Amino acid sequence: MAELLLYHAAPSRSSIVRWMLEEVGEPYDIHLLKLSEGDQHKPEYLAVNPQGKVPALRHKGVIFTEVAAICAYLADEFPKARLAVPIGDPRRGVYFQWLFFGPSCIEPAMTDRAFPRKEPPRAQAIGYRDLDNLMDLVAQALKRRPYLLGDQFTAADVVIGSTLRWGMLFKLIPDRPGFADYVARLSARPAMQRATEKDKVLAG
Ligand SMILES: N[C@@H](CCC(=O)N[C@@H](CS)C(=O)NCC(=O)O)C(=O)O
Repeated sequence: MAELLLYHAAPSRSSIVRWMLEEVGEPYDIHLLKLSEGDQHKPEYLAVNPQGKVPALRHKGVIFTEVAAICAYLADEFPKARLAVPIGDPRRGVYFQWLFFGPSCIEPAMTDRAFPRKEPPRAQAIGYRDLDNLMDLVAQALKRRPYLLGDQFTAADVVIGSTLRWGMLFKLIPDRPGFADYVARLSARPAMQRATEKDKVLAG
């Protein structure tokens, strides 16, 4: 039995963590849930994540949730993979900025676009700008650089790159110069390819 256990549904947001685990290269086990059959609402899983959402990760007997938190944790816990910006490196703040930018800005802005509210909230009252504005910022960060932190691929690319990849597939992300190349670069990574192939098998 591996030390790392991913509570996973294929494909879903937990596929992002599966990709991250493949990048890390440590052994891991999968606990598969079928969302279509309501496994996430069963008491056994609600004991793992009371929100009834995937992913969750168990490591060294501790279970926790949230894609970006799990990716940040794995990057720090397994430094040999060089997926984090280490403590002491001045770029670490920017690294965390992008890790948090995914779930706290891009995801809600994408939801606003996909499910417009009858009365849009005041721009000053919510914690993120609209999707077009956010995409400009991501495009700016990727201008003439392969990854968000420059030459180093990090967990932030796993989180933001997955959102871009998924959002572009479903036409939820407004296109920007460089996005298609960025997503192609990420998709060519052997770890992403392994994760996708393994998920295909699970999805049946
Ligand atoms: N904030 C969570 C979101 C997780 C999430 O929304 N997971 C979806 C799968 S993509 C889920 O479990 N949906 C099942 C349901 O809501 O019943 C994270 O970032 O990990």
